[in-house]
Amino acid sequence: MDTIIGVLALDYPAEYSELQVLGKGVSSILQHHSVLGELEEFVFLIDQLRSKLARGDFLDSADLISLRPYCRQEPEGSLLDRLREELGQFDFEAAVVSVEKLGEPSRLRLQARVDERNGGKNMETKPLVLIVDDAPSNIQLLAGLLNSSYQIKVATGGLRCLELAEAEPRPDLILLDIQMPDMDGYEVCQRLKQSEITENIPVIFVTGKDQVEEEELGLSIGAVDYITKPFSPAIVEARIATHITLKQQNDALRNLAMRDQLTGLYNRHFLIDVATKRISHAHRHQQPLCLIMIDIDFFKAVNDQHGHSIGDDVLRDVAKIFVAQSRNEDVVARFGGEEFVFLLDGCDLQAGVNKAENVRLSLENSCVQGLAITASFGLAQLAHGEDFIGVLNRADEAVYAAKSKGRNRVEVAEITPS
Ligand code: GH3
Ligand code: MG
Ligand code: MG
Repeated sequence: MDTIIGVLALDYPAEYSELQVLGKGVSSILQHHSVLGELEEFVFLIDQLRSKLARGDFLDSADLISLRPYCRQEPEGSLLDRLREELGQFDFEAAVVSVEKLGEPSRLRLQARVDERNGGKNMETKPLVLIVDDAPSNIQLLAGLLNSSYQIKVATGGLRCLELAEAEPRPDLILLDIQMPDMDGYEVCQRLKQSEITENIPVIFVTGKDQVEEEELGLSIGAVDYITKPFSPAIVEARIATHITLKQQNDALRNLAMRDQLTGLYNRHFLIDVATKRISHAHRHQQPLCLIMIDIDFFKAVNDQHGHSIGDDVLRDVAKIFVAQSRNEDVVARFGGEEFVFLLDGCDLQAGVNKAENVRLSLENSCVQGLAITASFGLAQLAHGEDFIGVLNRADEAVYAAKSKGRNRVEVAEITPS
């Protein structure tokens, strides 16, 4: 089996991540190969073709023969014709784009089928390790070593590593080569550590550079470990296991510290922290930012009439409605009691008004715990030179205005001259 995985790794260095998308490891693909459906076979062939193109292997239109049986319908039929022409003219750049397009509909259908089979959930719970190396033989070696205990993704260059590190599901650990043609590992590591999204992913350098100064540099820019080649497989496995355990413990602690236990939303402490950072970023880059403060109407009456426990359920359900109304980059926090905050990055006043109005309406139109629940909204756009407390106070004043004007409405805060 190891030899077969090795052959696969050599033949398709860029393919591990795609196999992950199919929700399977390489070995399970092989085990199931005899019963692969037509869809799976087609995606498999497309991936093979794409990786050959990416490697610059010589291909001509004859290489497409095996794809023909899968391309009898549109849009595959005409995409295949286009690809044949591009290969005929040796326009490999255009061919890569066409191959992507050719595979996309089937990939999506396949993903939907895998999701359906898994009951809509990703069943994979093993930690995810991203292996980054421009040499297929190194990837092969590490992937073969780790494949049974971890999900594996692979990048053959620094830029691809940054892309995969940001994409969901994010890696729990990155094994990073230093010498790579597009961007060296030191720079990749620095960029990972500078980004809010990837800063907490542990990075281990796995490299042939064995000088003490090189190791010092690697550790000084934020790597948790530095392994020189040739390495002992047992030691590599042990170090990886240690760092993954530490990462998981850190994640659990961070999660506990930044989440509100009742609703699972971010808590006030986290909001203050992240808002301070985002506000200085917004000032630096002259980007708009809005804050919406939300206070549930007559919530005391809910507790009084239905009990505290139903009150808690209402808060949980309201939080779910807010999350459903938010984008990934929005921060939705429980500020305290029955007060919530949306922090909207890159959002101008008009977009903020629309957002607040949509959230207000979706709450009004939901039947929360069988009750008609509404809230009052105060919106403030970050003013020139303003800090978090400033914008928060103005949003809070707008909430009071909304309350006094009859509740269940959005009020916009004036910008007070400084
Ligand atoms: P208004 O429309 O003016 O906002 O009226 P209100 O009743 O919502 O406001 P008030 O501030 O008088 O009451 C807020 C209530 O929220 C009082 C408090 O007991 C309740 N509350 C705060 N935190 C929790 C909680 O975690 N669970 C429950 N069930 N109730 C909470
Ligand atoms: Mg209140
Ligand atoms: Mg209230």
